[in-house]
Amino acid sequence: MKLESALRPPAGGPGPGGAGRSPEEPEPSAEKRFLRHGMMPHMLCPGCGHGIVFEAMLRALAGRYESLDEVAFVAGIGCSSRVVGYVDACTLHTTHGRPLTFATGLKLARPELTVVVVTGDGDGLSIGGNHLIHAARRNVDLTCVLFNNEIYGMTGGQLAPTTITGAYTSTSPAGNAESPFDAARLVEAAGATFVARAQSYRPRDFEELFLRALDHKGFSFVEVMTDCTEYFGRTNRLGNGADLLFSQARMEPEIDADLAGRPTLKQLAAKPVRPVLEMGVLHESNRGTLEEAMHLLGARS
Ligand SMILES: Cc1ncc(C[n+]2csc(CCOP(=O)(O)OP(=O)(O)O)c2C)c(N)n1
Ligand code: SF4
Ligand SMILES: [Mg+2]
Repeated sequence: MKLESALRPPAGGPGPGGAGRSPEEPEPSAEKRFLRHGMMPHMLCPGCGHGIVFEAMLRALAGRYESLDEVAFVAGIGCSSRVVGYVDACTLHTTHGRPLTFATGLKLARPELTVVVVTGDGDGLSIGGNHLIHAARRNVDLTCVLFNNEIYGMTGGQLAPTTITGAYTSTSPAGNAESPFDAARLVEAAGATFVARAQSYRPRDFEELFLRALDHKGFSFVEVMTDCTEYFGRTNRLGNGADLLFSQARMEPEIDADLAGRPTLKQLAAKPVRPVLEMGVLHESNRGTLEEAMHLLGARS
């Protein structure tokens, strides 16, 4: 499970962590330790909320692990899923909608690994929705982080099962007539034993919830609300990345006051906007995992 050295910053050379850093250069931030520097520049659009969430994940991991050699990241297809390509861990970039099936196989074969699935609302709830409910039902000891930007970002901004009613997308030019899934409640009803929701607006809260999910034994699910500036934001004229971030925090008096002064969001009430969702840990319980039921634990080490 060792990683290709080509993807690491050259030892003693330039780049974060390189011993050749001159004394004037600032210390590299902890989260940069786990970046695959050879994969830069990344493909995310300016202002995309996925970058904020990914950085928060790296920061949380850097606070906990010296090395990610025992941590595996599994992702499907989408801008959100793509971020696992930038983490210097064991990574599997799988087929669209199937990261949980690959991750289940990996966990059953190597129960000692910490397995994290990164998926999007399209990847995890459309094509992969069936796999999501069954992973929750089986209570496999995995952590699944679902980046919910309410749209298919990677393929041109199509309607997702999370798109809010009335929102414009490339496949709902007259406004979405459907109702969105509440991903967290869906997964809880399917049997997940840890369910939480966070926002890219509050990345520190996300870090804490992500670490709690990693600590949990059984299927843990963190839905993180994030923004696609390029499609959801632009198509619905919701402003730039910062405007979208602020709009996640509506209903807080100081944020509402700030929003009122922003020209792009003055008409907020007239636009399709996100409902105010409950954040934090939404459900926590304990029951046997699939690995326990199959007597896999302790069988290998
Ligand atoms: C079998 C299959 N069907 C469709 C696609 C096209 N496709 C790639 S990513 C994607 C949607 C991704 O949406 P989401 O998971 O929400 O990720 P985002 O880009 O929004 O982060 C689709 C439909 C594909 N790659 N494979
Ligand atoms: S298309 Fe949307 S989700 Fe994809 S990188 Fe750009 S802003 Fe982010
Ligand atoms: Mg999406």
